[in-house]
Amino acid sequence: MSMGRLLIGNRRYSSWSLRGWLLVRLAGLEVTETLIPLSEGATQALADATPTGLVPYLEHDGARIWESLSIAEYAAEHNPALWPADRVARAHARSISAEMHAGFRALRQAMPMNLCRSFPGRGRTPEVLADIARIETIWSETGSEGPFLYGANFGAADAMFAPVVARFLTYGVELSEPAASYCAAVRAHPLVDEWYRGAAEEPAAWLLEKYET
Ligand SMILES: N[C@@H](CCC(=O)N[C@@H](CS)C(=O)NCC(=O)O)C(=O)O
Repeated sequence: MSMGRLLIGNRRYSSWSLRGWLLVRLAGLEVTETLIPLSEGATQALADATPTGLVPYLEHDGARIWESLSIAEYAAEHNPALWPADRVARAHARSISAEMHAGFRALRQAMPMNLCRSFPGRGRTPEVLADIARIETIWSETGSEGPFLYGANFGAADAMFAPVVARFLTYGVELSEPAASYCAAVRAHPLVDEWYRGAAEEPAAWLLEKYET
């Protein structure tokens, strides 16, 4: 039985929606999904439907949750295993998730998410390369033996970085072997794969020129 709703944008483009959707699914929250295709014409619909005019937005069992990091914390209340059990690892996971939420603007602007295209070589400004280097450092400091950031299970930090992985794949970013293996594991995760398949099925009418050319 649905206990609320999750508003998302296009699977193909909406990186924040991917994070929220993964977290809700990993927590097993029963909600109805509503997709509002992103376009200039969607601004009013988004403003009417959400507190910030942005997706993802979750309503669940009387709670209203916006901002992806808040959705991560709410999801972890229902599935505490989304954060590492170890206190020190958990502090690290929360820190890198917050760093992702607040930062990496150069990467996000120069390499917008498009799950259905391949743009190898594009977007490598010095600022983007610095973001990539920082992300590789973060990933190497988790102490995990893989395949995910904090061990065998795909957790909240993996959800926060899944759209980064998607960008690295779309833009053919050259990575160290451990980072490349991590990206392959994230891409192969059943929920990530389900989202990619949904993206591939979206109608041509939802394509946005600015992300396709
Ligand atoms: N800080 C927000 C960012 C959410 C965000 O920027 N969402 C984008 C889609 S990825 C959006 O709703 N954009 C509205 C639009 O394109 O009209 C979060 O963490 O959820």
